[in-house]
Amino acid sequence: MSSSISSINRSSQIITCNAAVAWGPGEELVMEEVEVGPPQPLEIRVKVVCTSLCRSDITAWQSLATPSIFPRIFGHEASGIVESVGQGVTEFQKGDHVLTLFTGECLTCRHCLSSKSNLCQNLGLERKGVMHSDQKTRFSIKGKPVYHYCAVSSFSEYTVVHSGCAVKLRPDAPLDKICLFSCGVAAGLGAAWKVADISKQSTVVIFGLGTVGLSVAVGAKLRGASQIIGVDTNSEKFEKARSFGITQLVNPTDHEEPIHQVIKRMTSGGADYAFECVGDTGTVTNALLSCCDGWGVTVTLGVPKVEPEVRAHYGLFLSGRTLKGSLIGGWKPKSDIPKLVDMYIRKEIPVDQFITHNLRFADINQAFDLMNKGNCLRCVIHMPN
Ligand code: CXF
Ligand code: ZN
Repeated sequence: MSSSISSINRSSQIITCNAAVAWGPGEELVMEEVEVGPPQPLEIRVKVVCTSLCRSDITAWQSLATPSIFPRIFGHEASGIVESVGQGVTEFQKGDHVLTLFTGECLTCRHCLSSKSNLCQNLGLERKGVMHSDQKTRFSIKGKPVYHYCAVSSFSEYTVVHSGCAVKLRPDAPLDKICLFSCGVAAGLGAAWKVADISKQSTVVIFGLGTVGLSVAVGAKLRGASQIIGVDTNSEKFEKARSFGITQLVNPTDHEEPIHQVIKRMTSGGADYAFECVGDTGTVTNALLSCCDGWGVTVTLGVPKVEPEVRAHYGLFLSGRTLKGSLIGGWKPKSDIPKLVDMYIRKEIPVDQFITHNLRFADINQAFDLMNKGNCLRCVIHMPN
């Protein structure tokens, strides 16, 4: 792009807009007028169009961990339109449709250059509530800093992200649907296809039947798995789970014997693949115990709230099991997510069925209530035009 075009796209102005600000852990979000600074070098400012609520927003919002990072703007599954670009940005221009990425790609670090990793060393998970490049915030209220979440903060009409933490979309992709590819749905599909690489006719057990677990089910079904067992302590999720390809459902509280014994019986000795989508390390152990000797693979997707250490007898590994971790399904987000969007547009991946609720931005607190009640997969929040 010529420098004159890129300067047309540039802005050095602070803008003001509405953002849903969390002032303290677990406190209802308050709609506030915030200042959004101009994008700094290699950053873009995005007009958010739609953002969905993910469980990890709630986990971080409720967290009493210290140091506490508030006031803060949550949200990391989002679609939007580029409003302006910072110095040095050539990849995006004003008007481009984008998805935000909570873990980006600098395309130059050792991990970005390796086909084996999606954990960018420069634009990876940001946990301190600031931007990667200068450890500062782009949001403020009357000059006082308001912190980011995962360097995305999409619960705001406008946000600033690093250009490596956004991916350009084809203009015909429906922004109110494909925002789900920013996190939950991509995480589940990637765990099934890329991390576990599920093969035809295999047996699969999925612990946790939220969006992530059901996305694993969709991925397993598309790979031709013959048995897809869903495990959840909330049987109210079961009816819906069937429509995502789950073939059998188990509530551990209905059984006297340990859950892994139930699964071993159902799979004649253990599943080929087990997925932990709860975020509980006890469940990781159960998943490992539920897969078979020889080649059983357990993939963890959930993020534990407490007790991060996993317990497992070494004999489980001696007998051939593998435990694999993944973040956003192992996808290289900038390169791989557009391919998922193409598949969605070709109707090869169902996404719409994950959207159980739609709300106006002004009603964002209801989305938190819905997800906490457990009857919501994805609630898409629509920003005003
Ligand atoms: C999470 C992954 C773990 C840290 C917070 C963000 N991603 C998506 O929900
Ligand atoms: Zn998420």
